[in-house]
Amino acid sequence: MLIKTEKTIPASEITGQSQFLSRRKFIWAAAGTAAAGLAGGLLSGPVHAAGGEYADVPRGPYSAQLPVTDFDYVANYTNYYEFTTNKEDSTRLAKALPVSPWSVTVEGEVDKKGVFHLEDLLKQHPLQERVYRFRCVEAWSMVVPWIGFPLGDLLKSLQPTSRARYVQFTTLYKPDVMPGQRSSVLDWPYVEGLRIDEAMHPLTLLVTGMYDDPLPKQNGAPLRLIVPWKYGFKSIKAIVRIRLQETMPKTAWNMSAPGEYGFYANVNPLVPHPRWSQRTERVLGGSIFTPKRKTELFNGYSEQVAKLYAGMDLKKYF
Ligand SMILES: Nc1nc2c(c(=O)[nH]1)N[C@H]1C(S)=C(S)[C@@H](COP(=O)(O)O)O[C@H]1N2
Ligand SMILES: [Mo]
Repeated sequence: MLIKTEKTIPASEITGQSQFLSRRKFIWAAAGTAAAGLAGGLLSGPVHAAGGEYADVPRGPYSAQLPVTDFDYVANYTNYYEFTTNKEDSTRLAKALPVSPWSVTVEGEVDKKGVFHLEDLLKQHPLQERVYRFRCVEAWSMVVPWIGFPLGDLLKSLQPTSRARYVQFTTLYKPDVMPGQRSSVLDWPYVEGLRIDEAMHPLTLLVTGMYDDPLPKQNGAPLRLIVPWKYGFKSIKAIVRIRLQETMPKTAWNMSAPGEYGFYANVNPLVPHPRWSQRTERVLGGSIFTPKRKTELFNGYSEQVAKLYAGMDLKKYF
């Protein structure tokens, strides 16, 4: 099978030729050569150093056998509306966010409600690396080596009651450091949700790092969700609250545009967004000559998750 369990694959094997070339471009950019001017704002981020704090974290299952997107793109092309709607500005703006200490409030239909320090949660749940495809609803995609642990492991330890049918997640609300929260671009705080079986699925991760290092702030530090078969907006950043409940929770994008963003948001090339097709995706880090990639049902994770939706009309429950 296509599962590698140990982190022994050198970067040269999983990183394609074009990624290596673009990496070299980034190094020039950081050195302040003419390449920086040519390459534009996207290239002004820091060069990622190998051998980070999480370098020894073992690789877990389900790794995508695709070239990993260059760190510099993943870290400097981000959606984080609490800071800005400009993908290239959140790197700078998110620097002001305090991420330590951090705690997560657990409430609702669980036996073990309470406020948990992130450090304590991390002591109980060993980290692993998962190289996942990631598909934004805006029709671009990337492949990212996340570091985290299965959300299901945490939920089991919290002992959900028999009434726990959904999970809601809430992002930090801190308008003094999150300028986007002083505007009405979304209803704050950002909220997201999953059905309990989706939340318990072994692909669903709570993530604290990427590329062998703790998460950059603009990518959702210190704790975010990653649900690789759903559109990126489900993968909520800077989580401060997890609530188990009987009813389907509200979600930020669904409240903002219910006809465009459903609760399920499963990646599906056959269900177009009302304003654009979802059949193909632009691969982040490519050039204008890089062909678009065909978008796959459930973002390529059908084998693992299609059974969760057996008998459901995926056009109706989009
Ligand atoms: N709190 C919060 N979470 C969020 C967002 C956001 O604006 N705020 N954007 C979402 C969207 S649209 C996407 S595509 C992903 C982007 O993750 P990345 O910036 O790490 O690539 O984060 C999601 N999580
Ligand atoms: Mo997105």
